[in-house]
Amino acid sequence: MNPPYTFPRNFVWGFATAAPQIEGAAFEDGKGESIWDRVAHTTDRIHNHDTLDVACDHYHLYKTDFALMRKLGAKHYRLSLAWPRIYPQGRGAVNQKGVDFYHRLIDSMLAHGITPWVTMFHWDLPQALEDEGGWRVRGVAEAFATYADTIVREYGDRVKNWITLNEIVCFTRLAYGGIDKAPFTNEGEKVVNQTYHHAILCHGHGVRAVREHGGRGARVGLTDNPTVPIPLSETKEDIAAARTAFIQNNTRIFEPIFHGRYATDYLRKAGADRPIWEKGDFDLISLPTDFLGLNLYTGEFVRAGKGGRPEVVPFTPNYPCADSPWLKLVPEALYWGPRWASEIYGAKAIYITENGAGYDDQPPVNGEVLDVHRRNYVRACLKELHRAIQEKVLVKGYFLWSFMDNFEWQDGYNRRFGVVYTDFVTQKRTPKLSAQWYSRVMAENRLV
Ligand code: GBH
Repeated sequence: MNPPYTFPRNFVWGFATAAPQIEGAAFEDGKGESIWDRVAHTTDRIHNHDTLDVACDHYHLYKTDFALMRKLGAKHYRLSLAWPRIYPQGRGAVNQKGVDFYHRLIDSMLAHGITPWVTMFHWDLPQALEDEGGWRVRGVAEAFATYADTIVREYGDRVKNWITLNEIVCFTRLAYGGIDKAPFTNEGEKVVNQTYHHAILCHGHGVRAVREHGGRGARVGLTDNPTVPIPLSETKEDIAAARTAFIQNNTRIFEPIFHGRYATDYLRKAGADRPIWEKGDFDLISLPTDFLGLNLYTGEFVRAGKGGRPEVVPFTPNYPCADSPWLKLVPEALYWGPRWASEIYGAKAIYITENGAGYDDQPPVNGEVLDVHRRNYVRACLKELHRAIQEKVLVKGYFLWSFMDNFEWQDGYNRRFGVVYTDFVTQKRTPKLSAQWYSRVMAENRLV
């Protein structure tokens, strides 16, 4: 590992997970049904008909999980709270047992010397809200506002780092536009644009809630997963084309959040499918944040086509890929993603809130899982991230997805992203080679 890839002092290193993917206890202590519980139990959409019922049973095993996390040397941990655990019906009566669970969880985390980074929403919409129209209807934002107020009031004395939403595209376009996320409906562009609008409105409420109730030192930002265009070659022309592509790809989220309006170009192209908004929406949506979270796994190659216009260079079948078919190995995304976000939108502090690789790892042999494939990809990604930092892009931290193998949405338990192997029958955890490696990276604050 030459040259010494040292990271800045106080660089934040940690792990990331999400409640629905690890907690289990899907119907315990008064938790309400989420849209993912519903699709898991009533459709064929999820690999092997896997459910979220038990997952990693983290609901019961959190203490030993935090002990392991700490043993590996993580001092920061990004988790999410389950909205349907706090409000089983999405709004209305609070479920005290759910509220108490997260008090215990946060206290245990802190007792293990781990700083929480809490995502308010990571896709597990209460089914009751979906029954009212879900992200299609504005009511979701009112319900979210109350939920955000409640959790910031409850936990804000100990939680100082808040993330409003995880990956808006995954519960809007991919969910209502016929791709691969719950509730798996296929509606037109008008509906999809409207779901985006309600999502960014919720982001605004999340920021507002932290400002109102977060107390001293509270910080808040969005986590997004922009499609990252990589210039095919680092020529002026390709770089300019990739830059344009970044703006176009992410127009529904970054323009309103950073500029307080939709881009005229977007509205013109959307025509009658443009979203409806109300007076004052953009004041909320564009409230200043403290950081931007980026989930970066892959990218797309772009070159300057006719008239300099961006042209996506399709992946050939030979292009290297993780076992998750969407996860083409493009470590350059960790350089260009932060660079575009800071260059174009002036993002001051950037955290990589997820990065990792999904493989169908085999069970431990003699206590070992030799996932050199994952270790090498993450290392390649961190090299690219290091380049961004060298060039003065303000990247402040990195959270590896994921601490342990967990419920990988439509791929069920088949596809593993953990650096700790989860045996879903015995719930035994086995740190993989990548965990031992990442542990050293965190300890030495440099690539090894
Ligand atoms: C993240 O999603 C999630 O935050 C996390 O919960 C998840 O477990 C993790 O990554 C690993 O998947 O448009 O049909 O080509 C990443 C989600 C997956 C979203 C691929 C875009 C492309 C599907 N991304 N998806 S498609």
